[in-house]
Amino acid sequence: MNNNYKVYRNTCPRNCYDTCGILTYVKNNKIVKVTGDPSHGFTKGHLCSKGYNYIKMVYNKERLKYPLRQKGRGSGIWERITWEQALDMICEKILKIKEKYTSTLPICLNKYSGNFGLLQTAVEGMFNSLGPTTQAIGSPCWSAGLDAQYYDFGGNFSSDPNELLNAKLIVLWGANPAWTSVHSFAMITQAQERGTKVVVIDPIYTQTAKKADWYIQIKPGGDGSFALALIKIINKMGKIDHNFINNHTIGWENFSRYLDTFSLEEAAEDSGQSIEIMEELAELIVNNSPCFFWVGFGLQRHANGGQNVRAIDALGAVTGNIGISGGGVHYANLKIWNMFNYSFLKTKHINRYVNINNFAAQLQKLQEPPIEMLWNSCRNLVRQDTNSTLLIENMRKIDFIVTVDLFLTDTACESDLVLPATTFFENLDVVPSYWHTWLSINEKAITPYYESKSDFEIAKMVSSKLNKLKPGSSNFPNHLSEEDFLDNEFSQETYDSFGIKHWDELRQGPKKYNGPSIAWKSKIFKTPSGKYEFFSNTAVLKGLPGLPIKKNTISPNKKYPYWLLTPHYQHRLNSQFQHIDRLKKICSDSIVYLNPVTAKNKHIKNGCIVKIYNELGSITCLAAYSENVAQDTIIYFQGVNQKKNNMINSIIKGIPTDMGEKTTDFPGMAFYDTHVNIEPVKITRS
Ligand SMILES: Nc1nc2c(c(=O)[nH]1)N[C@H]1C(S)=C(S)[C@@H](COP(=O)(O)OP(=O)(O)OC[C@H]3O[C@@H](n4cnc5c(=O)[nH]c(N)nc54)[C@H](O)[C@@H]3O)O[C@H]1N2
Ligand SMILES: Nc1nc2c(c(=O)[nH]1)N[C@H]1C(S)=C(S)[C@@H](COP(=O)(O)OP(=O)(O)OC[C@H]3O[C@@H](n4cnc5c(=O)[nH]c(N)nc54)[C@H](O)[C@@H]3O)O[C@H]1N2
Ligand SMILES: [Mo]
Repeated sequence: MNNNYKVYRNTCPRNCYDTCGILTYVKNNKIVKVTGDPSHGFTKGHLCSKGYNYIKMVYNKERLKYPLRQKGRGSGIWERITWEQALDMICEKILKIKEKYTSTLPICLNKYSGNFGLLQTAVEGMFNSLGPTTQAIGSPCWSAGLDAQYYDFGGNFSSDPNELLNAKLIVLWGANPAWTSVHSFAMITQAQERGTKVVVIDPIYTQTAKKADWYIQIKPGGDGSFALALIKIINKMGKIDHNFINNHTIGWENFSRYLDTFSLEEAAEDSGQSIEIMEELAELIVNNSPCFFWVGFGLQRHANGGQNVRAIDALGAVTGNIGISGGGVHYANLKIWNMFNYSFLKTKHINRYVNINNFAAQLQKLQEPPIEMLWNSCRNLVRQDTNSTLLIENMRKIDFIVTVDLFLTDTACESDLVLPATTFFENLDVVPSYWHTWLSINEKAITPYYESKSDFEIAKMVSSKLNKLKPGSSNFPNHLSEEDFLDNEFSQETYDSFGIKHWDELRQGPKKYNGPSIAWKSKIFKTPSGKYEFFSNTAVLKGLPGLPIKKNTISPNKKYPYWLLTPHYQHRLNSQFQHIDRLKKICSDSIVYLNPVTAKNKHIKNGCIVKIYNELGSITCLAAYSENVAQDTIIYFQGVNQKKNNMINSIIKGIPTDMGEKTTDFPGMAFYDTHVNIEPVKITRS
């Protein structure tokens, strides 16, 4: 108790690097203030622009309060119903499907990253309790990069981000932490103040790039060639780290023979950089060890994304920057992430798994049996997935769609039934990070808003109702409390790793992983050879090149001559936070940014309406001049407010990345290999 407030510990469970520790001040069951938790050693008492606005999300006037039924899909006519009615509709449908098909495969789950708390896996648990179902898995975020590092290192580990402070040089390669990981960015700034040099390699002159010592505007997809050129130059300079290569790697000879056949001129063409720039950067890297390479998820959202990450890994390896303090090639840290039992994800059933990416195409393929019921959770599929026009068309063929969310999202609007979810302030949970090494809790700070319920609670209710209607229909452990659930998720080893006896101790403050803070320090890798693998036989077995050789991505063509990059936006988390007025005001709704020279060539005036189009269709939006992009590239931030029938992802094709199957079961999504044309829209007055 503190001045009549009670303070609770919470953790932002969004799909974000930072997974921030929050202190929640509650008075009379109402949140009156949220602030960063100073005892969280990574986020250190600070939140981002979105985090500080959480009260406006919890008590938002647009937040769902009750279960709703739509009278005719897409009609926008909603009727409030009771939970009992909602459960009847769901369970009767499930039982009908079972009867009709003698199978539960026509029931499909599409769940992604709205909430990464451990308890959220209850949704998969509920599905797995029914029998074999269809489930969309994989990832739009990071699949190609994960596989690339898996082939090279044998696993996905990064150093503690604190190691940024020990670097002499930081290379931010296709990452924009000034927006997407603000606490890492604060560390980068701190390192810079101590004399560390920062290089940013990105097709966009981002907020991060603006703070760098050197910005390199690379051609999209040209990173692999660029990295290979740097290796070739460093080799010629006689500056490769023979000690690391001889003792800790395999395949170097093979790789160096390949490099002999690869010309700097082709690298210049692929990356849009001169050989002088490459030489200068090569010098900088070899003269400033340790070098911390941070490979962002943006870089690998291309058809050659995995191969490009492998080339950057190789650059880290030849310069001996692996396994040392302040060095490394960092991408994601699954050390903490994979420490939990995830007991609900385990199933004896043979589920029908499909790629979560380009779900429109998966639905088309899913026959025998077709999908008759779709359950969306933690997912704004219609806004965030590719090829959205076809997606909506194919969703309309599904007989029954349920969406569990906090808001009436575009996906909810394509549903028959919408169930109101709680926010993370309304139920207990624990949230791991995929980047830093702190673990923290979500205490139940307030009671659920109106009739909202957690996904865990909903899973239990569906299961009970099913068994009431037809005993034996679901073996979901209904007796479990949230506390029991968390007990099951922790092993003794996990407790030991955080120096705690029970997860309950997280109520006293976040805890840090007490294992090694430097990835691959032992220089023993998890690859089949135990070494860093320039040549990966595991990759060959997957039908991929063994070496990190150059692979071109798909380039723009005459008809669609511009790259359309749709990166992540500062004041959104994908499509989330769009209901917060304060953020709405400063947010660039539906704007395309283009170079003034491009605009002039296309007779586009600043602030006018334009049409962006390709084979998939077109959208209209406002144009804004920006010197932040090259003349062949335009930017439209994904997730920002968009109108139905005018969504940017309706012109994003579902091109798979080259890698992803090994670690996430399916390839990732080459969102940034989209090419378009653009023209002004003539306004005719009637
Ligand atoms: N504020 C905010 N934070 C977020 C999110 C958000 O939406 N908003 N989303 C969260 C999620 S889900 C994710 S996956 C992460 C994403 O985090 P990041 O990877 O940092 O963000 P992206 O915007 O996906 O891409 C980063 C950069 O990659 C660049 N890029 C694109 N193509 C290329 C290329 O070919 N080469 C190079 N070198 N660079 C390229 C883009 O221009 C962009 O600036 O952030 C998480 N955090
Ligand atoms: N053009 C383009 N498209 C992209 C990308 C890109 O770079 N460019 N990036 C891709 C990436 S990296 C990602 S991660 C995806 C994101 O795809 P999604 O994960 O579908 O994106 P969000 O908009 O974060 O949607 C999450 C939904 O979960 C809801 N939610 C939050 N908490 C809870 C909860 O506790 N329970 C339930 N049931 N719901 C909850 C939120 O209100 C929100 O509607 O988008 C991808 N799409
Ligand atoms: Mo993501």
